[in-house]
This record gives sequence, structure tokens and C-alpha cells, in this order.
Amino acid sequence: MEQTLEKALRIYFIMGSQNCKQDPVSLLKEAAKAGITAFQFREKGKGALTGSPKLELGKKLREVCWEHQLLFIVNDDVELVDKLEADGLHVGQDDRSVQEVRDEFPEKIIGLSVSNSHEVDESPIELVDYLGAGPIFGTTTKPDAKKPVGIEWIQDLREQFPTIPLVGIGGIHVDNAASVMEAGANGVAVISAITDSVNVTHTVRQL
Ligand code: TZP
Ligand code: MG
Repeated sequence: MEQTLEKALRIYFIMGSQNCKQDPVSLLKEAAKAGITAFQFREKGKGALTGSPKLELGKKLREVCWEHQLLFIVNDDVELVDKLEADGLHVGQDDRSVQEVRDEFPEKIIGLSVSNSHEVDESPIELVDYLGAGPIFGTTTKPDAKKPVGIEWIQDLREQFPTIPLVGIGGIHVDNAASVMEAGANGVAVISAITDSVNVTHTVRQL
């Protein structure tokens, strides 16, 4: 990755086959051509693939990222990081600890989700490369999502960590993405804005 992480996280598309009404590989290709800057493979929740179908899909999605020089991050699944030669791993508060994943992957990009100051206080922020902050707005994509925290959470984090790469997540769409960036985020992480779009190219350009 030649560019800075801040820039690479600007339009961060997250998905797994469970989010898609269409073929995930075609969808990622379309989004890549339209200008997303990073991708997270998040095969998780109801209907998600496991085992070798998950690995095979991951390989195809990784190929698309390589072709378009997009950052390829794996959600949560430590086993897949090396198998898919991912650029990094994103972990939530209930996943493997940041210390463990940093020890296991000293050179990979590690992202951490944070939803409130308690989580920040309990996390070794100095070991992560970027923060995912949210859910910023209401979302139905993640059934166990916490209460929306609003763009104030981006402002708080930006104040506390002036230089860390920071992305907002949760309920972000074309019409509210700018407010997240204005609050101090380096990028927007989206699922349904793209997976549910009737015109992916147009949506990505608007984002
Ligand atoms: N983490 C916090 S909210 C969320 C995740 C994975 C779901 C985001 O999906 P959408 O469709 O962009 O609201
Ligand atoms: Mg997780």
C-alpha cells in the first residue's frame, strides 16, 4: 500500500455473502471500479458461510482487491489472515484481544471497534492502527449493534486521539456521510449503503 492508511480508509466497504442479494464478487468488482478504497470481508451472522466455502469466497474477494489495489481486511477470523494474505484484521470488543492479535500479527494492520469511553479506557489503543467508531446512526444490518452514538462520538475520539486513523460505522449512507467526515473521521465504513444500492456506481461516487 503506497498511500497512507487514512486515505485508504476513506470509503471502506464491508460485506459478506449474507449481506448480498447478488453475487458478492460481482458486487465488489462494481464497487471497486466505482472508487471504494478499502474492503473488509465480514462473513458473519445469519446465513454466513463457514469452512471452505468461506475461504473460497474470501480468495475471490481478495483477488478483486489485489486487482484494484484495495486494502483487504478480514473481520475477526484470525485463521484467515494468513490463508488469505490479508493486509489486516478488524476486531470487535468481544473478539480476540488486541494484545493477542498484535503479538500474532506484528506487521498487519489492526482495526478495533469502539462504542464508548469505557471500551477505549479498557483497550490498548497504542497497539492498533485504526479505530472503527459506532454505530454512529441506527442500523438494522447488525442485529446486536449497540445504541447509536451519533457523530459526537467521532468528535470525542478525534479530540482524544488527534492523529489516529478513524472511521465511522453504522447507518452511514449517502445523505449523512459528510457529517461523519466533518466530525473528524478519515473515512466511512458502510455495508447496506452499497449492498442495498440499486446503482452501486452512483452510490460509491456520491459517498
Ligand atoms: N458494526 C457496527 S454497526 C455495523 C457494524 C458491523 C453494521 C453497519 O452496517 P450498515 O448497513 O452500514 O449500517
Ligand atoms: Mg467482531
